[in-house]
Amino acid sequence: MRVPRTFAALLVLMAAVSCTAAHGDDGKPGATAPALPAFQRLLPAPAQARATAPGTGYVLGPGTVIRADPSSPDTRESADRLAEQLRATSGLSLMVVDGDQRDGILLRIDEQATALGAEGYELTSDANAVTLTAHTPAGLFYAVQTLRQLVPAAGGGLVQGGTITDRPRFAYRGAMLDVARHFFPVGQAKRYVDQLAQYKVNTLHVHLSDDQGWRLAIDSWPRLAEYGGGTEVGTGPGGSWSKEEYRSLVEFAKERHVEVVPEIDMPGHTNAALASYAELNCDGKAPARYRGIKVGFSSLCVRKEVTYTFIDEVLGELAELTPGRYLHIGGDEAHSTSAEDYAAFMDRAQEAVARHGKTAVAWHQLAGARPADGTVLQYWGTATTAPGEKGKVADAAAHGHPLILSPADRLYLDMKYDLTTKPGLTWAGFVPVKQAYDWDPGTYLSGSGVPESAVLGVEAPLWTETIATRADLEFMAFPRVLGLAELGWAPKTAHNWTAYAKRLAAQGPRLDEQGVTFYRAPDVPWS
Ligand code: NGO
Repeated sequence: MRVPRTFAALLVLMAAVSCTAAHGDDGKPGATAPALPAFQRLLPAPAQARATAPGTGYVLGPGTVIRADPSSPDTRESADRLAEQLRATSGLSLMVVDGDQRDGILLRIDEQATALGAEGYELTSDANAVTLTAHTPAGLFYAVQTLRQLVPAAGGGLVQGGTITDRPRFAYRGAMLDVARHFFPVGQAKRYVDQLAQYKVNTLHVHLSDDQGWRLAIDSWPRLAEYGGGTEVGTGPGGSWSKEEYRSLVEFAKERHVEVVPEIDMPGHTNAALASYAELNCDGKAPARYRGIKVGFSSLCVRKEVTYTFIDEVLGELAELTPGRYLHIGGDEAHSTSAEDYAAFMDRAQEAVARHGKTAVAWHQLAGARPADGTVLQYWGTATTAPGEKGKVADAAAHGHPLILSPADRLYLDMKYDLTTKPGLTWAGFVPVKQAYDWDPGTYLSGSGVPESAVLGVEAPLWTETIATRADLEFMAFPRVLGLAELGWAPKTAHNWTAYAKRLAAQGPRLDEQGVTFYRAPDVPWS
C-alpha cells in the first residue's frame, strides 16, 4: 500500500515522540514487528536511538548508490570499504560516487559537528537516504559498523528509519591476545581485530613475550626470536613475528581504528629472554627454555647494567615500530624479585618508555611500587582481591594514573565458562557469559574510592596457556568479548542483562556467517 508522504511523516513523528533514549520503541502492540526491532538489536547499544514507525526507513537494494562527501578524503575510503563489506555480506554490488545529496547512502565528515566527539556519529534513515555523519574518520567508521548491523543480511532490504546519535562511554575498549604461551600467526591477530572492530573495540594489546616464548624479531638481540621464539607451552614449535609482519598488523588495525599496544613483560615472565642470552642472568648462566605453565619463577637481573641496555634497546625498537601511544611493560607476578629490586627496576623501565616517546602501561602491581607520571595501570584483581591491594590502586588513581579494568573473574577470557568447558583455567572461578557482562566498570572500584573519571576503559585479556587453536581461541572469546564491547561503549542506562542477552542472541547468525566458532552459552536465548 502506498502511503501519502505527509501521512507517513506524521506516523514517523508520532513514533519518534513516544520514544526515549537508548532504545527505539518500534515494537508496539498490534504492529507486525520482528521479534527484536532493528535498533534494539544493535550491539553495543547506542547512546541514543529514536526509531520511526515499523516498516519505515530506507530500502537498500541493487540501485542504492553510496555517496562520499568530496569535502573530506577520508569519506571515500570508508565508502569503498562499506561497498566491499556489503558485497560480502548482502551480495549487493553498490556503486560508490562522490557527492553530497541525501539520496542513497551518504557518508560525511562534518568539521562543525564537534559535539559528536572523537568517536561519535549520527545515523539517520528515512525514505530517501541513510546519512552517516561524524566529526572524525573513527566516528564515521563506527557509523558504518552500526549500519552493517542494520542491513538485513541477504540482498539488502529495509534499513529501519530513525536517528541514532552515538558515542562511547569509555575511550579505551580493548582486547588482549597472548601469543607467547601458544604462538599465533599475525593473520590470527588480524582476524581478531577485524571481528572486534565491528563491535567498536578500539585497542588490541598483544602479549609478545613470556617464559614460554619471545614472539617479535628484535634486531639488536636476534636470539630472542630465533631461539627464544622456538618454544611454546607443550610440544609445539613456537614461532615469532618478523618486524614486517608486526607492521602489517599495525596497519591492518589502523585501517579499522584499532590501536596496537605491544607488551614486553618484565622483570618476571622473562624465561625466554633469559634462555636466549646468558648475560641477562645474575649468575651468567642461561636456563633451559620452558614449556610448562607455572608463573613467577623468572626475573631479569635487576643489578646488572646490561639489563637496562637490553630493555632500552628492545623498547626502542618496539617504539619505532609502534605508532600508538602506549608500550606495556608488564610488571605482574615478579615473585622472584624483591620489592625493592622490583621498584628500582620498574623505575628504569618506565624511564626507558618515556625516553622513546611513549606512555607506559603496566599491570596494577606497579601501584605498590612507584608508578611514574602518566603511567596507566591495568587492574586484574577479582572480587576477593585484598582491600589493601585495591587501596594502592585507588591511591594511584587519585594521583592521576588512569585505570584499565580487566577484573579476572569478569573479563579474563581464558577462564572456563563452566564445568563443561574443555580449554581454560579456573583460578578466578568460572566466568559465564552473564558474569562477564553484568557489572559496572564505572563503580567497580568505587568501594575503594575510585571514581568513574579515573577509569580509562576496559580490556578483556585472552591468555593462552590452554588455548592452542583458532577454534579454541574463538570459543573462549565469543561471545564473552561482545560483553566487553558493550561495557566499553554502551551508556550505563542501557545496562540490563535480559535485554543484552537478547541482543547478543541476535548476533548469533552474524557470528555463524563469519565462521566464528562461538560458545552457545546456555544463559543466552539463541534462536
Ligand atoms: C595472570 C598472569 C598471567 C596468566 C594469567 C592466566 C596476569 C596479569 N598475569 O594475569 O601470566 O597467564 O593470569 O589467567
